[in-house]
Amino acid sequence: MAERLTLHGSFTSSSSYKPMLFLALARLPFSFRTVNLKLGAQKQPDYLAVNRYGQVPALRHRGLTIVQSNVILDYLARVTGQFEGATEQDRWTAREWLSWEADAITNVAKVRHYSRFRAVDPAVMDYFRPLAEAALARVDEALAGRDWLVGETPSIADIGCWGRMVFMAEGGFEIGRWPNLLGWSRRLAALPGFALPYDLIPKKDTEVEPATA
Ligand SMILES: N[C@@H](CCC(=O)N[C@@H](CS)C(=O)NCC(=O)O)C(=O)O
Repeated sequence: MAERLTLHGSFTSSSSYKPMLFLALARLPFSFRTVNLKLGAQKQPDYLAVNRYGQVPALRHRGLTIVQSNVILDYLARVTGQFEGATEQDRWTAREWLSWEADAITNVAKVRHYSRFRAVDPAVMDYFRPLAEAALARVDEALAGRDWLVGETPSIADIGCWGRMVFMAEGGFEIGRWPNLLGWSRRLAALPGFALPYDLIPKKDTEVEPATA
């Protein structure tokens, strides 16, 4: 890629993991800029100038600023041609999964967030946990008899859906309850360049230079 990418993110963030995983699997070099969520760096004026929502991640490339993790995945797939669907229908279906995951798998991330970072009234958990389980069950069902969510190869649909649910164990969701999810997670883990968030996302600003880039 002619111009270097810069990704702003945090190592505890599933939304940051999604583009990080894409870049790792695509073996792309990039500059990582850490945003310390614990210190509230995401709400400081210099970062708000990058991402007006005061959240991670944000991607900068070719003078563009792209925010929202699924839009970043869409952008990366378009500019690299990697993890795109093989057909026009597959490309739209992959984006359909991304839009759906932002409605549904997000509930898994919410339960994990409330379990790990912010205690809430049990009634809040009682509301979100079944929604999260329904989302996990839907992905599990979609993977019955197939390796990937769309077509015959991994796509941004897999990266986006997996990335959002990656911390599920921290929310008390044991992946073994959903056998197709478990098999899919193992296929993802076998892809060259794959890593889990705490191994993949740096805790400080880093120039990432994949060995094969
Ligand atoms: N819809 C956004 C969600 C981003 C998001 O929720 N980011 C969290 C970390 S996973 C964050 O920055 N939280 C800090 C805050 O909201 O102050 C996306 O997919 O990029």
